Amino acid sequence: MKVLVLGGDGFCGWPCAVNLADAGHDVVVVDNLSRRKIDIDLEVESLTPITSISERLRAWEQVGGKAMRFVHLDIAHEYDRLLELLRSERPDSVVHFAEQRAAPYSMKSSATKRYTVDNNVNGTHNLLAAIVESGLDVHIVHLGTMGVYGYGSHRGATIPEGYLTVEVPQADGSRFTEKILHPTDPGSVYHMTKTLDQLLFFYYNKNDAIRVTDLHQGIVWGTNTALTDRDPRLTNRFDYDGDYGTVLNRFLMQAAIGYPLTVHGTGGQTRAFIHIRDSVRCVQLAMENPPTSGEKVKIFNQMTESHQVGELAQKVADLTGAEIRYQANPRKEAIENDLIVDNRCFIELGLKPTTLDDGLLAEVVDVARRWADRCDRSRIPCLSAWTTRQAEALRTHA
Ligand code: NAD
Ligand code: USQ
Repeated sequence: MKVLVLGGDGFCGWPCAVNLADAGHDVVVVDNLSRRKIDIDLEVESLTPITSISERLRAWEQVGGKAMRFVHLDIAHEYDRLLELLRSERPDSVVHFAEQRAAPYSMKSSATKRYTVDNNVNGTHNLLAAIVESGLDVHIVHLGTMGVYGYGSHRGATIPEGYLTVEVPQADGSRFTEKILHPTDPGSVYHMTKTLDQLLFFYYNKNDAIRVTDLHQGIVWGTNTALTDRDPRLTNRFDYDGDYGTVLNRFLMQAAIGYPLTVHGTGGQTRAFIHIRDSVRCVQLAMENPPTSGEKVKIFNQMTESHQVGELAQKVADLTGAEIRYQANPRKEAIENDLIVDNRCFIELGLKPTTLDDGLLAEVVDVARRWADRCDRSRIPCLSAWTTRQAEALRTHA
């Protein structure tokens, strides 16, 4: 298949692009390198040293991978070039990773809130409008988030794969049942953009029969895959800072450098997780099993397990001897929540879930230890507060 990987230079996108090329697909990586520029603005770097996109592509070809091409393009602001790219490449699929993906970054200031909404919503809408204008039948595989469902109490209910069957009472006392998009409950401006993406897909699927698979992905952990491990120049990025570092990778990195594990609040937050190797595999499965023409948006919950943050910290502490430090929560989020998730779609497509095991956790600690001298400890604290109340709590408990 011919595939455009939008955001193919990022943490999830790069290992996905090489995996698709390795599987024999004809891959074009499309990225505006904004993630690398945000690192410069934040004065922080990936813990692992990453090479430039041209060097990555050269290295991939040299170690025997099927050559990939690169197009430097901003999908949110270069609509005409995006349309032209679709027309010239005529892809079968577009895998869409190209969004600003950090919740704390999206909550830093009005500027980062506006950037996140502008970038994410316009990027997704431009893609949909360009596909319609091109007249091509392209399957979009979008990376969404488990966070669209929200992390309040689901009262023990299992979160379905996108659609909820509801009973609607009628005036005469009768009821009818209907399948609706699961209600959304975003916990940050970033998560809100993903709920808006959902509506854009719903509309363009209904109006223009655009084929879409929306992957509601949990928190990705781990760093490299067997393919990005083939050569140091292919190494994937490892975010550890207070804005872009995600919880489990942060705990593993903190344990590696002897920094107390930064648990927000009581650690009662339950979240969904998936290892980077499974994330890559899921995207391939979704791309190779597209919806049929006229089918409604396929929604998969791309996660393999759920854990409480405090329980994860304890697990990492048991493995490494790290100290745990409970701190004021910079986020406005439920202290504790339940999370039971249906992930049958991928299991039925053949995914063999990689679950948290000590070997894989230790592997990430080893990677972090290897690059410990690249870590800037001053960048570890999460300083982006959701509201002035959380900002005050951070100041008081500093
Ligand atoms: P990332 O920031 O590492 O990668 C995103 C890539 O998209 C970057 O290379 C960036 O330069 C590019 N990009 C952003 N805006 C663009 C634009 N307008 N035009 C072209 N390129 C643009 O993020 P990631 O962790 O790889 O996440 C990829 C996707 O997966 C995101 O949509 C994110 O919401 C989703 N996701 C990530 C996780 C996770 O834990 N990392 C979990 C669930 C969902
Ligand atoms: N947390 C800590 N300590 C830390 C960092 C985070 O306790 O040092 C807590 C947070 O308060 C939160 C939870 O861990 O309760 C998860 O935070 P996170 O930063 O790991 O994940 P999140 O902000 O939800 O975002 C990440 C990705 C995002 C993706 C999302 C999937 O950055 O792109 O959409 O995971 S999900 O969480 O399923 O919505």
